[in-house]
Amino acid sequence: MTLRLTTAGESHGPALLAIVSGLPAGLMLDRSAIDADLGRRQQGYGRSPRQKLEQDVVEVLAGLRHGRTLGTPLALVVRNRDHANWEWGMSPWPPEGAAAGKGSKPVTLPRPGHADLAGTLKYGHADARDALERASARQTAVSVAAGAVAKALLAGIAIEVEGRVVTQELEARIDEARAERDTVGGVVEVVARGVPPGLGSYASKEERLDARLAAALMGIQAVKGVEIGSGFELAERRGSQAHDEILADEQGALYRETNFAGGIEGGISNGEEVVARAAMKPLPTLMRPLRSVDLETGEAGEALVERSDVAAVEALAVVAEAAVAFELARAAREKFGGDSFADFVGAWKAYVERIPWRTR
Ligand code: EPS
Repeated sequence: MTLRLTTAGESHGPALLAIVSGLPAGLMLDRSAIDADLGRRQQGYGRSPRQKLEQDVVEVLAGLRHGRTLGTPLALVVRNRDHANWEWGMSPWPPEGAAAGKGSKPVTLPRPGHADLAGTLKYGHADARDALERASARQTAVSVAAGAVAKALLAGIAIEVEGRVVTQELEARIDEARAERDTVGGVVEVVARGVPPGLGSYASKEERLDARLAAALMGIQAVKGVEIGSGFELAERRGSQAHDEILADEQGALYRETNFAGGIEGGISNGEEVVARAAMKPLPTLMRPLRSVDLETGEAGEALVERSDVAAVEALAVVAEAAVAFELARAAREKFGGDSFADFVGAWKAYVERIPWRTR
């Protein structure tokens, strides 16, 4: 019973697509809740004018009937409104005259920090746009839609996931950077409440919940660092100050007073809040560009300059929330199984009633 997400789509292509498989049948999905998360992702200070063009909404093409999942692959689509302004030619037969449109000029001056150079070399492209269009963080729109579906599943077993920015004075930093035609990054934190002990496993590194969350977060564009719980700070501490003592209440339910482990021990959730942080690098499209080399001529030049965000840290908080939710939902599907949503919830209920766990 594995929950899987497959996505496709380019930043200025016709649409972004997601297929979520492994959902139980009978899960009620509220389209407005998905759209609300899509809207949250688009807000935030320092975003590109692109966000005024896009008003992301989800369309569900398969896997849902009368608002309930069918237990079959769920197909989600988010259309790119900006596509209409771009010469594209996804088909091998671009329409006559299309070559003069926006985006038709080949990008040959790769931006340091973007996928332009590495992607162009890897795939043998002559135009870095063939690499950057998919590497773009525009793709995160549809991952957020999938995350909203995961959150609906998790709500059935009383798990809530919430992302937030922890970077100090973000707006002031963004204003300063914009004035200097520069960009900034930042740090976000995702907290999952109500996660029962027992998600993930030490049986193999692929099953470890912390490894999975780290991969999910590191898989988001521009993320360069991830920590679980007190993370890097733990390396500085003595063992006596770094571990969460195990206590029992009057009913015998187990709990901790601290949560340095971020809710995960031995690659398994331990019943405390799951806490993960992600560090985002400053965005690589700079209005005052860094040095680059023209891949066509071999001559020194300045990197591509085009419309972009000054910061997308607030968007990352929503994207990271979705990534953590999806990974927790995947781990919960493994543990509780069930072809129907009722069976899934029933297995969870039977389990949490049996174990000495105190929810927070
Ligand atoms: C992005 C560049 C910008 C961002 C985009 C990510 O796109 P554009 O060049 O079209 O302005 O706006 O993010 C989104 C479109 C989005 O919806 O998040 C990049 O290079 O990663």
